[in-house]
Amino acid sequence: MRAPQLLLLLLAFGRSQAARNTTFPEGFLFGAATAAYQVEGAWNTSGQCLQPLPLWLMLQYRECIAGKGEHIWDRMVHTRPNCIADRTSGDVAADSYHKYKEDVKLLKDVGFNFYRFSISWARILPKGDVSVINKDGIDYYNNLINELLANNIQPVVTMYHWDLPQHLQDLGGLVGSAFGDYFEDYARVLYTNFGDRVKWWLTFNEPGTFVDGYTSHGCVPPAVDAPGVGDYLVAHSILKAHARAYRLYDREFRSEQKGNISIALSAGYGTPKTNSNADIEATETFMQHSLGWFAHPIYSQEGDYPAVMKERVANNSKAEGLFRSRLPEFGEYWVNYIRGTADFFGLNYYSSWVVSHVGSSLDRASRWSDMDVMSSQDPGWTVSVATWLAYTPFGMRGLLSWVSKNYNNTPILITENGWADTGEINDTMRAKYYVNNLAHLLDAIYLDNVTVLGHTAWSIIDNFEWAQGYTQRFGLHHIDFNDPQRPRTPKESARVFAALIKNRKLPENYLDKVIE
Ligand code: PNW
Repeated sequence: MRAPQLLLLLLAFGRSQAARNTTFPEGFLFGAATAAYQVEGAWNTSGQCLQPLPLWLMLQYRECIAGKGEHIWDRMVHTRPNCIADRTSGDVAADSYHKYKEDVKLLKDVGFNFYRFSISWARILPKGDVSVINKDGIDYYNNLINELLANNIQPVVTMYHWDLPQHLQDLGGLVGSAFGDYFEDYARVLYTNFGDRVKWWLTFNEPGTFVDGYTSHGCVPPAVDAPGVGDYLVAHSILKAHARAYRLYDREFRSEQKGNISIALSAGYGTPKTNSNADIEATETFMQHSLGWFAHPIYSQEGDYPAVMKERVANNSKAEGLFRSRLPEFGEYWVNYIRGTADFFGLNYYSSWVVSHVGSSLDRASRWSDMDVMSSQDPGWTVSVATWLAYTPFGMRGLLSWVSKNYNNTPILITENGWADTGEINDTMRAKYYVNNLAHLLDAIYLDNVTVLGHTAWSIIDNFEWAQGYTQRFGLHHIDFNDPQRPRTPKESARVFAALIKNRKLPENYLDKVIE
């Protein structure tokens, strides 16, 4: 190809790599993540009875044996095994409960600065409330935290990664009137036991995802079929509970412990399908109604849900003959209480969407019909084994810039980012995914002036991928789940990450030739 043609091609499809800054700024942090149910195993381990009981009694009072209490995912995998693609469970998972020292070694070998893991609420408080505190659970997390710190790895701790104690589910779950009390008490137990060493907290992981437990009878527990109602109620309750944990820290722990608290929000990055005003507006509605739903009440100047969301749901509710909006109202007290309850922005980014306007439909009420948009994938994108996850690294920059612009340049920590496959050791595509997502992250820093604190890879090891069981893998390390020893093997992506962190620079040979 002649030079002018090449130049034209680059102008048409993207920028050349030549001028790109691929060096990480000083202080930029690298980490990797997991979640308790996806890696720990030991689902009913280390129980003690207060007094020794005869065996027949112990069998009747299972919580007496199970130091860790049952949670909603335990309940679902055991009672509805067909929900999981390969009919497996997280009963043993990666057995990190027993192999945590090995996992810390893997983090250390790659060179990560922090480890984002979650605490299993039911492992610490088997009934969810503070009536029983499982000492073995506290010991386990103390050991993990101490092992990390001994290796110079900072703990970043998620309080809730989808594993609600079953007992609290029975008492009304996430929408129960006492949920906020239970969550505040749990947060107090965490600050008290671990806050001397944990300086980075995330209250909830991806509320925008787990609200789907209230949108159908499907395989997200508690599987309540109430789209356009239950999801809004859960979100409302979660935002209040999050703020209570934050305010508790402010009142009683911050001055001594000096940590940072946020929430991990997930977002697909929306791009309009066409240049039409309708599609451009639909894309903004999509962003506000998915990410803004949680971010606007916490990070915006005025607080509360985004105006476009309040208006659309109110109008639809009225048209449906309801007496009030399906979107609950906060009222002034809660708007002020929730606003400002984060010290940084925790952002999970995986993939982008093409968004278009639908035009009013007669669908059953749902938050999708409230948005009145359709999201799809561009046929040109490479899609992973997870149907929702396409190779769209440009969305990393787009999303970071959107968040920064909408929320006053608040500092952002990418709390998850990752690629799914079926477990190949030579996972070139995962390595390429990370390198190019990080390239766009650096563009957001250098070209758009976004403040990005660091990046978290999901995940350090293969793990139980919820309803997909072990059929979809996200790890930098492979795990053989058929071997009782659960051996860990580094993949190509682990080596690429190790070099990248050591050099603090992206490797040229994995970068896309033209920036898309
Ligand atoms: C996240 N989507 O979930 C969760 O935080 C992890 O527990 C999970 O293992 C990981 O991503 C990979 O799935 C998501 O549909 C689930 O866009 C679905 C979506 C995004 C994130």
